[in-house]
Amino acid sequence: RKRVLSYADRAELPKIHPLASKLLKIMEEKQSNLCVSADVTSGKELLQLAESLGPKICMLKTHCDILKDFTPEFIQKLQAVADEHNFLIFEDRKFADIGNTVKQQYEGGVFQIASWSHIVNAHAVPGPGVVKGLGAVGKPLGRGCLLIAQMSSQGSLATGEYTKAVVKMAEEHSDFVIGFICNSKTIEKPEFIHMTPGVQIQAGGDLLGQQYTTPEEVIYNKGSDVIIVGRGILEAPNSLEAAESYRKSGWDAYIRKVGQ
Ligand code: 6AU
Repeated sequence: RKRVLSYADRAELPKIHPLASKLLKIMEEKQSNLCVSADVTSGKELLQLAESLGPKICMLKTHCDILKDFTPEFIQKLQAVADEHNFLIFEDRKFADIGNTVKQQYEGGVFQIASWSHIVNAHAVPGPGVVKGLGAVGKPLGRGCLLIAQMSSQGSLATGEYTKAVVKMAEEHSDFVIGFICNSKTIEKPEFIHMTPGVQIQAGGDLLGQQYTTPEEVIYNKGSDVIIVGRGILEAPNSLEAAESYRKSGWDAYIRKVGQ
């Protein structure tokens, strides 16, 4: 059996992207492979979540376009909390247009995502232009991108040959693409970070096609690196206790994986 490298080992790989290295170091230091998906509609609520769950997470994922009160001041506060608790910010914008358009969507408009989000994600369906357009803005700022290789939702079309083509696109743009949104590890290159949504302590789903797998299954069996958890934490009676239980499940599964 091939040895599984630790997050700390991977952070030192000669070809690792600096942002991927930073993330892996945070994960090792905070003993957390948990990314909380802060899918709330008020800035105040989001900041409270970031403040309280900050110590438990390696990354906080936002959907800035569901906030009813987005302002630049809100972003300044979020950045301060991210610095204080040492986590990265991932805006889940899922860019999916031609290079010239995504470049403007990433840099400009109301949200100015590139100015505050360490990581964004993109669909590969437009072809490599989407990565080139985003990279034109993100690379000079030291940002990173995740390509969506698979989706957690029922009936997803991102499977098979499509997934393989996404992985190839990532390999060809590894100066900006640091990894994948996927259901399981898609490539044996430890420089890439695999991040998996659709995670709850109890497997199952929602009424709109979301499908859930457990942290243990995702990290230990599917070989992913980071669990992305939204409602499993947000809708728990005590979100801090829930975050700690996801952190521990994800971390224990990782320790078991590297220990073998
Ligand atoms: O834990 P949940 O189901 O409450 O939230 C999952 C979060 C949501 C989705 O927009 C997102 O993860 N997501 C993604 C991402 C991160 O790109 C891809 C996917 O295939 N499934 C998925 O749920 O904010």
